This record gives sequence, C-alpha cells and structure tokens, in this order.
Amino acid sequence: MTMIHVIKGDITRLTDVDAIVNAANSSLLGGGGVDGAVHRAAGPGLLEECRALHGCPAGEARVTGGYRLPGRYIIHTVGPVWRGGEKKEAEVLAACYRNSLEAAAGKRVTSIAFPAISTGIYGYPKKEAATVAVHTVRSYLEEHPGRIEKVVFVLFDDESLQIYKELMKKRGTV
Ligand code: AR6
Repeated sequence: MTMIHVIKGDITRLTDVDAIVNAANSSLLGGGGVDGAVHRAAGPGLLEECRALHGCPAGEARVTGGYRLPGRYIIHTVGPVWRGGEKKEAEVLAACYRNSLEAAAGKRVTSIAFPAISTGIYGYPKKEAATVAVHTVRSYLEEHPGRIEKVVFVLFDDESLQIYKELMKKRGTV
C-alpha cells in the first residue's frame, strides 16, 4: 500500500524522500521556478551532470544524483507548455508522471516527491494539471503495486494545495 501525501512547501527542503522530481526544460541546463531552486540547492555538480545528458524531450525523464539535496536522486522531467489544451498537453503531462515513476523504480527509489509540473512558467491550468497528476500517479501505483512506498505532492501555493486536497478526497473518481 502506497501512501500519498499532499503538502505545501519548497520541494528542495524535503528531507524524507529518496528522490525529488524537477520540472525542467528540454535543455536540462536550469531555469526559473522549481528548476532554479533545485539547481541552487543541489549546487554546481548538478549542472555538470546535466550537461552530459544532452537534453530531454517533453514527457520524458532523466535521473541525476541529488548532490547537496538530502535525497539520493533528482528526476528531471520536461512538462508540456500549455497551448490551449488541444496540443496533446494532457498526454505529455501524464507521460511526465509515468516516466518519472518508471525512472524512480529503475533506481529502486521507494519514496518520491513531485511538484505541480507545468503549472508555473509553462502555464498549464492548475486544476486540469492536478487531475492529470493524481489520476496518473494512482493508476501507476495500482498497476505496479509494491514498487513505491510513498509519493508526496509538494504544492507551492494555497490554491494548488486546496485543489489537490479535494482531488485526494474523491477516491476512485479521478
Ligand atoms: N517547490 C515546490 N514547488 C515550486 C517551487 C519549489 N521550490 N518553486 C515553484 N514551484 P515552474 P513549469 C511551483 O514554473 O511550469 C523553469 O524555468 C510553481 O508555483 O517551476 O513546469 C524550467 O527551466 C508551480 O506551481 O515549472 C522550465 O523552463 C510549479 O512549481 C519552466 O520553468 C511549477 O512551476 C518549466 O515550467
């Protein structure tokens, strides 16, 4: 049985997960938002490892070490830029969550934290993105029981926190 937690905070401050997910861009060379915070907190070793990865397409995920972060790994995934909803945004966003969980499982990670991928600079509406996140993670956990013990959704603002809390109450309907 996997525990899913919803909390408000800075994902780089979590001390009790094996891996955190970074909402990166396809260069994997850093940026603003979560990505900026992750690179600042992890330190310059992270950028060096990222350079050697030569980028990552939207929807996919890449794993690096955690450097100065408490967790062992950082899983970098590239969310879709919101373009109105008809450009496969939901499909790509779902792939981010699934591929991040697959990458985590490949490293024997048992606890993982996600930010609300694409809902900042990439402009994905918060509620729609949260529905994709919760639905995709639940489906993955149901399809692969025993792999991951804990998933933490880390929200940065009250509105997102409330949206996730509501979705978590509706067991079975998302
Ligand atoms: N911890 C948790 N959540 C955070 C943090 C943090 N420290 N900082 C911001 N958020 P964003 P995106 C929230 O913009 O939309 C970068 O430049 C934020 O409030 O970080 O996927 C990359 O390099 C929002 O809800 O990621 C890309 O170019 C959510 O995290 C681009 O931004 C995601 O916001 C990716 O844009």
